[in-house]
Amino acid sequence: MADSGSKTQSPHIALFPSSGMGHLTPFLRLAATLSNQNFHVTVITFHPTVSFTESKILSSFFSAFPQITSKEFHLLPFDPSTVNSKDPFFLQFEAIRRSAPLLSPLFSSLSPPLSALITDITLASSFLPITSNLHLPNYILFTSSAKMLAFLTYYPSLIDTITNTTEIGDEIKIPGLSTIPKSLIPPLLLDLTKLFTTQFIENGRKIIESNGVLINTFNTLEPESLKALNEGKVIKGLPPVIPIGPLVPCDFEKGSPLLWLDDQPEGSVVYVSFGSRTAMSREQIRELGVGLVKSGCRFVWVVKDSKVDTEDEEDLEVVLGNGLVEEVKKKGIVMKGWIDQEEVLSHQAVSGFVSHCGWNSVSEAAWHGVSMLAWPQHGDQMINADVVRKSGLGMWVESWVGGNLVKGEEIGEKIKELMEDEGLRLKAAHLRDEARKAVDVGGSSEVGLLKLRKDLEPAM
Ligand code: UDP
Ligand code: G50
Repeated sequence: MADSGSKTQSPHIALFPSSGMGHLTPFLRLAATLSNQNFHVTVITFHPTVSFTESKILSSFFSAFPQITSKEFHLLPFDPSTVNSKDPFFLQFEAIRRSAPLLSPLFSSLSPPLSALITDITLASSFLPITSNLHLPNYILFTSSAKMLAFLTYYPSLIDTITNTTEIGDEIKIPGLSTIPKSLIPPLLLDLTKLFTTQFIENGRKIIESNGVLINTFNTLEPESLKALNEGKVIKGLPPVIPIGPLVPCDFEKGSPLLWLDDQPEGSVVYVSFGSRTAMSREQIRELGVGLVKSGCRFVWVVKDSKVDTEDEEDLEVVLGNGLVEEVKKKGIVMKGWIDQEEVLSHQAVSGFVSHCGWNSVSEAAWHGVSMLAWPQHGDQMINADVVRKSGLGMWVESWVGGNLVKGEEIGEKIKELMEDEGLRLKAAHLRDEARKAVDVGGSSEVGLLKLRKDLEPAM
């Protein structure tokens, strides 16, 4: 895009990501985009990160972008035993939220003075009162789907009308959206005593006080939700919801290449991954292995055995059993740890993606036009899977939700179906074209970021 002026005249934006790769990655991609557009950018981080992968990506990010200022935020001491959660990522959200009183001195130490802050949604309700006091514009980056954003903004009003979540009917009707079955709601949110639920409801209430909500989606992927949100149907008073997606993977994320892919025929490989923090039961992992073998397809399979990478130590032979490891290696690549997902999804050999539907994975599949077999496990993944199905990006076997063991036979059949479905491939290819248009000159993402610049420039 056109050069928007010299750096000294450019708005200074600080970005404050939260914990977990699903939150950090889109922030770093946005920071890279803003820096490339000549914004003055500061990225605020905290240490230690929950996972090793987060600290690794941060160091390659700052090496790749020496022009971006790195600022460390020191967290206040926090006793996790005082809250109702054992999830290390959610506990980290809380530790950051409770350290919000330290934000003012941090912001005033930045030079040139800040034009705006971009805050992760998980931190919104604790940061907004502070930035409001400072008269500092505060935009939220929403890292999940627009459908999930609609749910977030609607849920507090639903909660206000009931005394117990058991009173929620089988379907929920968010104004402006088609009905959502109760089974798609993140199960955790039905327990109002949980830390995550408290944070979610507070963030949902406060988001209307932000200056705008930047969201990693685009119109062709989520027309209904974006329209309902921006027409004020879901909730009155919501600031503009600005689709800036898809946020495009960057070079600093690159890992070592998977040469095996180069030897596979075009469109013959299915990629199987459940993201950075979703581990299935050992029993389910083994059935998935059996399913992959039965599908007869070539595959790349990333096995995750525990939520946090620093604890994922068990050998593949132990997780899968020796016999299965031998069997799967005849037809595919199976590995533990981290893979460069961008490299896999962008490879011409890959045409299918069995995914948990973390929103970044959905967005990356759309970017490359790779059809998905949605297999959501928990959290926002079911609502995202619904988007995958409705947009034509993929298929979803809804009966697999709920934690009952899905047998290898059935998994194998569905994977085969995914890889043979020409109609689905065409729809995914269409979404890829639309995704490319969204980030191109005059596309929705570019227009959204120009709007952000325009909003901030008069304040300078
Ligand atoms: N990812 C990757 N390699 C892996 C696992 C994940 O590159 O082995 C990346 C993936 O491309 C995505 C992010 O990590 O950008 C995961 O985010 P997502 O929202 O898909 O799921 P989460 O991990 O938050 O559940
Ligand atoms: C994880 C999860 C449940 C869940 C979500 C997860 C989201 C994402 C957006 O990422 O909905 C979001 C997270 C926290 C919050 C507000 C919005 O306070 O297990 O719903």
